[in-house]
Amino acid sequence: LMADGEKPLRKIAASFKDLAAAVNSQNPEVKVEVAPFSAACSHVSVLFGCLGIAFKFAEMDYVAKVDDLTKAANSIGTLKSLLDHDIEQGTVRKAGSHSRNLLRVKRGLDMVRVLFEQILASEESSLKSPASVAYAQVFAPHHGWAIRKAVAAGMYALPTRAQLLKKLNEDAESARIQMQSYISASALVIQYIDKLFLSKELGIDW
Ligand code: 1PW
Repeated sequence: LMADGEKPLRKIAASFKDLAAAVNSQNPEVKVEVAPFSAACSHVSVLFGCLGIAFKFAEMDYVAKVDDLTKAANSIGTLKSLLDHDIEQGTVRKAGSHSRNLLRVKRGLDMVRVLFEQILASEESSLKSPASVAYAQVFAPHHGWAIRKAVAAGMYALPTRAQLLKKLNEDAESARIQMQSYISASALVIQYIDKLFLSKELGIDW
């Protein structure tokens, strides 16, 4: 449970609104810097932590990759130069590379985006269907049988919609506003990252 008065959804929505503004900024060289990006992504970790024990591994994997990007920010300015570093060293697809971690973290952001869309589109008290749709759309094509089975099992241990809202310190109406804000802002950021990979012919389906 959050500390009294903490509103993680607001932090998530506000930090992605700032990133979306950076994406829309005029100077393409400044665009998205690694430090605010990883800080925004770390707010999203809180949400993974609310999804129950079954998603502990997903949370740990996501947090480790965000931590790697946070460390990268000490020496690398922008997401664009982060890719350039790995391209120069031939390490783009290497396990644990910043570029590879960025692609995985981007999928985490995308899954949360689809999850919020699904939650807003349904009235069901269970999160099983929204979470299953989000996972199937974003991660499942990239996961082997064992991980897909483990995630499917985890879907039965998700909190209910009401339990999630309580953990996030929101009511239905305030949560809707923050989720909608994240959906719009994150879509721009995700699209920017996809375009960044594709413009350098790195692919995004690995
Ligand atoms: C919101 C509803 C809940 C759905 C949770 C979906 C969780 C999806 C992530 C599960 C990943 C846990 C196991 C780790 C898998 C890694 O092999 C894989 N990481 C990801 C994020 O796909 C690849 O990481 P790698 O090889 O680049 O270190």
